[in-house]
Amino acid sequence: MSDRELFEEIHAAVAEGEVERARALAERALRSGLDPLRVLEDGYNRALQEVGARWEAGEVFLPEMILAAEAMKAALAVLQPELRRLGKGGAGARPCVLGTVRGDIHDIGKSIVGSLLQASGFQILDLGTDVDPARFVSAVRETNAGFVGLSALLTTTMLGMRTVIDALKEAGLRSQVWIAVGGAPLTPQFADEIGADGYAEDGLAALRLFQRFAAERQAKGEDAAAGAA
Ligand code: B1M
Repeated sequence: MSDRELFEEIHAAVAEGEVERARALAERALRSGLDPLRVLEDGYNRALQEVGARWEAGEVFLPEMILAAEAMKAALAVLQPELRRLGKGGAGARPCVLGTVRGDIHDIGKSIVGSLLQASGFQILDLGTDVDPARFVSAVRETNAGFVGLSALLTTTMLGMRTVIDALKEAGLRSQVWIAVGGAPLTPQFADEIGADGYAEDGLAALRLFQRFAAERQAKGEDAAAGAA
């Protein structure tokens, strides 16, 4: 099977919500030596987005979208360990608290970002989905985190990102963390407006963003200062 045929098969497996087939194709892609991130983003992610668009157009029903997401998650479980092949180094000395904001249960994109960061040496505390602002605050305080990553997939829940940032400000913790936000409905302008430090459109961009944060922290001597805290 050529790479093109494999990607077409992946597309069909997700579109048809075939969980086992999706998992087997991920294994096959790895055996063929394909880059796991490319397989995730150009294969599974693109297919899932198309299912979402068809759902929005009323062409598929919610159970079909759930099955498509399950198919992608099965593939993700296979590909996640292989993401370790991606760049090493450039990780922060302090933990990164990651989560999908309150009211939002989408977790696939956030988990990809977490895997890539972890593979590159970041210590990740993944709080999961539907995370309360107070939980972000307590996690940052308890772990002395240096980074926060917020994910949202709904135009309604993305507004809750500002609430998390405001809660960190109120708790006196905003200056100790670099905050990145991401998720399909977001824009760089929105990230600016809510006072985040950066926006990333996909997993690789998120990795590069956090690595830039880590480098800036180090250049500013913030990790040394934190060591005394
Ligand atoms: Co939902 N859903 N969904 N959904 N869903 C969307 C987001 C939607 C756009 C579909 C559509 O209408 N076309 C739409 C939102 C519309 C809007 O707000 N404008 C929608 C809706 C409406 C809903 C429900 C309300 C449906 C309902 O119940 N009536 C409901 C919401 C429930 C809730 O959260 N309270 C719902 C439920 C679900 C499922 C459970 C069926 C399932 C989620 C399963 C799961 O996550 N475990 C689901 C899915 C699968 C989708 C779509 C189809 C795909 C999302 C996804 O996983 N993409 C989605 C359509 C779409 O996005 N086009 C849709 C794959 C993933 C790899 O990409 O998450 O974008 P993504 O992550 C990327 C980047 O965004 C970025 O990097 C990731 C990797 O490349 N990124 C970050 C993400 N987080 C980041 C954080 C960062 C940096 C980068 O820094 C920290």
